[in-house]
Amino acid sequence: MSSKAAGASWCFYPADYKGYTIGNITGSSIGKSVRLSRALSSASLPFPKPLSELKIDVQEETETRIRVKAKNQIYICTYKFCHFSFDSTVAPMTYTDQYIEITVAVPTSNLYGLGERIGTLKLKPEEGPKITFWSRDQPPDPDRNLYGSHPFMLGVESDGKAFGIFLLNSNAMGLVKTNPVSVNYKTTGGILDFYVFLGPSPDQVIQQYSEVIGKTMMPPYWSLGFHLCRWGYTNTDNLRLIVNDMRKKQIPYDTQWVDIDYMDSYKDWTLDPNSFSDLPNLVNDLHSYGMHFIPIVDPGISNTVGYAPYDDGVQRGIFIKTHDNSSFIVGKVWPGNTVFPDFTHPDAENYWYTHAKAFHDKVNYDGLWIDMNEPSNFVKGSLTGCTTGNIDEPPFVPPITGDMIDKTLCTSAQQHLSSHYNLHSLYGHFEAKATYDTLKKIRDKRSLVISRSTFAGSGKYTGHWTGDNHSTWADLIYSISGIINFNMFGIPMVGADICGFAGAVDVELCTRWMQLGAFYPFMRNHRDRDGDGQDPASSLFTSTLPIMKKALEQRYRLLPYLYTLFYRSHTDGRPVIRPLFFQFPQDPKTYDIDRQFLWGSGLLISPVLVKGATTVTAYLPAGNWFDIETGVESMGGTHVFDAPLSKINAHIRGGVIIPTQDHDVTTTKSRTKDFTLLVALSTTGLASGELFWDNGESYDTTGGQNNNFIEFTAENARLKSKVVLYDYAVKMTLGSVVIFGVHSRPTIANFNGHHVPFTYDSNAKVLRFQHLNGDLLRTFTFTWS
Ligand code: MIG
Repeated sequence: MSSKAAGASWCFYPADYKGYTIGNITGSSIGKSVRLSRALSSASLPFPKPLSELKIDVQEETETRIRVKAKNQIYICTYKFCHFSFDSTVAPMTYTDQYIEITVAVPTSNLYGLGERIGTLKLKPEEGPKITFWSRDQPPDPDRNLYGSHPFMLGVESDGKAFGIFLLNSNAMGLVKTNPVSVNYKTTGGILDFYVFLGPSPDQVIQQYSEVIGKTMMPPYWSLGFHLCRWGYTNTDNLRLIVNDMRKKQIPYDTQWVDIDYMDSYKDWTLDPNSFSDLPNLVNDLHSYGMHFIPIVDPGISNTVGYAPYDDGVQRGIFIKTHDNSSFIVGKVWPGNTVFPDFTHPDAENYWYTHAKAFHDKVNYDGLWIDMNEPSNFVKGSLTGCTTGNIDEPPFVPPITGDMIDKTLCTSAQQHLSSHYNLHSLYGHFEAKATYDTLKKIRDKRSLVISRSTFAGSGKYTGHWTGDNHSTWADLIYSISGIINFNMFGIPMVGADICGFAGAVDVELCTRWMQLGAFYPFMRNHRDRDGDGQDPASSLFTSTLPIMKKALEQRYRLLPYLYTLFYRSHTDGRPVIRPLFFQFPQDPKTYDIDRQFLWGSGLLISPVLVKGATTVTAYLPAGNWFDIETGVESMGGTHVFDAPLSKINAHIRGGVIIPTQDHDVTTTKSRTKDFTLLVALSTTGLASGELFWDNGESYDTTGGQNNNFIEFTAENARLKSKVVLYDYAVKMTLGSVVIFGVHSRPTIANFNGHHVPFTYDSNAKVLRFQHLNGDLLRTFTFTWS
């Protein structure tokens, strides 16, 4: 152990601490086992049960994935390959029962990911000691462990090659990044199980990561529409007024949500008999309008005898138990004293299904919003406190907010799989899985689950919102890195509370936020119970309603493209939202950009994030870009674009074809409208794109049947389609084609060999074909000259 890395816990070690020495290395070119022995040291460590013999396996699981896993719960690593070196010789390693420390040298300071956290996209040079992992009911403020846990990081080296490192460990953990660059991990237990992904492109790193943690769920089409929510709807009549107002003003809007207000004394799976007894009728009305409905449900179950979800859970024995397994641990949440379903229990899913189904028979909901699942607890540990042993008071705690039992359950609590000490940060993950499976069984159609707490792999079951943000410009800015991070974490269905959860409504901010939110994958406006409502129909927004509507209509037009990106995420693991460096890893100017982002590889969004601003400074990477509204072309470089309150700048990258559809007030309606192709020609006149289409809610459509898949290519003044799959019988009408970057006015144009009228904008250089009434499900060709 030669050089000492800053950030490693030298203070913890005896002066002559020597870590482990490497013994026999055995194995083949794709897999090695290493045996290590603890070097004898005269002093003893301050942690119990250090392991004296370690065995680790290093396995090339695929050509682009290496796994380093401790056997006998032991780990150390020195491994070198192509462009990335991973070694632990810069600091000693410690391996004890409740304290494991390892430092990993990484070849770049361009590091991303590691969450859930809020802050800049790229980790700052000295990001420690506050990157901590321990799920917590914590409003998104910088330097705190937030609702979920994702120990995954992505790095980009100076040659543009990317790699990923994932430590599969659910214990409380703290991380320090040091300079020269190494990452020091300190965890309170579990095993060290590292995955290294070799990319080499950032996209490929995420794809490789998705092969380990699971591909993201395919969201129902309607869930890509606008969601409206608030805490504090007082009764169904009051809510109906808002719904009707939204309709009267023709505001695109697909899903209405309700918060805990609808429940009887905040008890799950109940309706307030006075103020919300009429909810089933309101839900039927939403459905008859082609809309959808999502209620909240919390994990805390009121421990009232006679309340079926409690009695049944007791009978099945599925609630989390106390440290000695003698009773169910009792905390306190909205309904008062509560017990907590142990979603790792084999009977928990049946339990959850039973009560979700009984409630669904009353209120025909289409998805579930699972909140408070860190799990959150209003008292520390339990009503009667926690034990004083090593589990509730561990010898090492990373610098998390509060302590490990703050705002949650005792870590000594017992779950079916293990102790809460080990499973805490997985609570939301297991609840999300149970909820996903439950909805599948109840509805037999894709539903939407949105969870506050998530873990690596939760994207298979759920989307996420970034929690209780504030109505401030800073939170507007941070929401961008928040949604980018969750796309790296394999949870692309993510958004922030639009207009802010806490704080007074600010008309300008809320208008800008609706514009930016129109580009969140999950678009929901939600606020707390204080103050005015902030739904777009509110009279507060009389002056900016047209702007909000314009943003929503633009989103609805772009949904075929967004849906196809979700299809790619679901099938190939590609992120939906990407930071600029994903598309341009060779351009170091993109490495720090977190105020702009891309949809897929084709659409660059450059929002206004500053009060009073009417321009935006935007960086366009190399190539040509077209303003999506005007078609005006800009070349790579830094630009100051006009951005009056009515405009959010979005540019299509030259080379990309984006399928769109006419907007309407719901996706149920917009899905039947004419399609328009936006064709953005590269400087050499090329472009390509694709469209995935199905009924928007069946489970079986992404596996190569019951869907339509169409590819589009442009080259040499010719645009053609190829119907790769036509297995879903539906009308798909091609209404218009808009071609950006046609540098001279054509004299003639043909559609499938016949003359076709066109218009040409000689300022913006846009060629337009309209009223085509073409069949998108038959191969077509356009030519112009
Ligand atoms: O203790 O259900 O983050 O979105 O409105 C607060 C009430 C509980 C926290 C969620 C928020 C929700 C609120 N919930």
